[in-house]
Amino acid sequence: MEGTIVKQISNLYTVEANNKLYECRARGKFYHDKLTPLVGDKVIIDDKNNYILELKPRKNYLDRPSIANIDACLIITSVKSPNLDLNLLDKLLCVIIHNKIKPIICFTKIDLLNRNEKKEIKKLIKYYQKIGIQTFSNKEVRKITKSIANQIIVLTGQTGAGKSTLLNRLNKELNLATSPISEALGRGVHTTRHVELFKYKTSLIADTPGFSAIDIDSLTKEEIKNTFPEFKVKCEYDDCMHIKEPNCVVRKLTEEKKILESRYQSYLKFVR
Ligand SMILES: Nc1nc2c(ncn2[C@@H]2O[C@H](COP(=O)(O)OP(=O)(O)O)[C@@H](O)[C@H]2O)c(=O)[nH]1
Ligand SMILES: [Mg+2]
Ligand SMILES: [Zn+2]
Repeated sequence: MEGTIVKQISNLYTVEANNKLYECRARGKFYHDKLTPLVGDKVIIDDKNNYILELKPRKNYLDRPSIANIDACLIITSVKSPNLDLNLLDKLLCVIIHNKIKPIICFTKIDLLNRNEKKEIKKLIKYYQKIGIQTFSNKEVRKITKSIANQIIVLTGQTGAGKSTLLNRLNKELNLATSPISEALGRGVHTTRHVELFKYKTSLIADTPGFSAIDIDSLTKEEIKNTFPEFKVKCEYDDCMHIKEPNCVVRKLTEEKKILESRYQSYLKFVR
């Protein structure tokens, strides 16, 4: 039977398969290859004897928290208290896109803004959507649910941005069919060493935030450039870094306000 590891405590793995949970031990031949199963791993289990028999190839994995096969990352971005930090948002987008994970922006606390400020945020949402990034407000629970369906999800964002609030809101939407693992949400404390995935409809969501803007330090300039979708235009030089080169289309588009000034400034800062 094929399933996904949703929890690990030392050598005991909880595997979700066909909407049931199995407490398994690892007995597969992967041990000879020095592979240790991680939360998020797709596995083949012997559901009679509760053994993990086989580890499917990983598409990616994250160190802190330890989790494999992340499909998407919800970037929880507060627009007030803590104040909107576009540089941080762009940094997280850069790191997440570089790791081939789908970013989803979720703005929170829009209700704390005045009318003009709200208009500005609407423009910002339109811009990020235009460059191909799914962007929502935390009120759009249905849209978020649809966007994370059938995926393994990690949340990231500043302390106080509203991560726990959103998770609780998603969980409340379940009303009836609350799955056994989603009860994990209600726990007040958990050890930081263990990550656990809880089931929300067809999604599996990590209970520990992941990614850090600091991770950008390991990227080259070219790698940084490649994570900006709106920079994929034809400049005079194919290897244009969009800084001082003549006839740079990215600089021109920024001057014409077709590329967001804050995005271009973030890019310059990261490259520097
Ligand atoms: N006004 C307002 N407050 C919010 C919103 N989202 C979260 N909060 C509040 O912000 C504070 C921090 O939220 P929390 O979910 O604990 O943030 P976390 O540190 O990212 O988990 C709490 O007092 C929440 O009630 C929102 O959309 N609007
Ligand atoms: Mg929290
Ligand atoms: Zn250029």
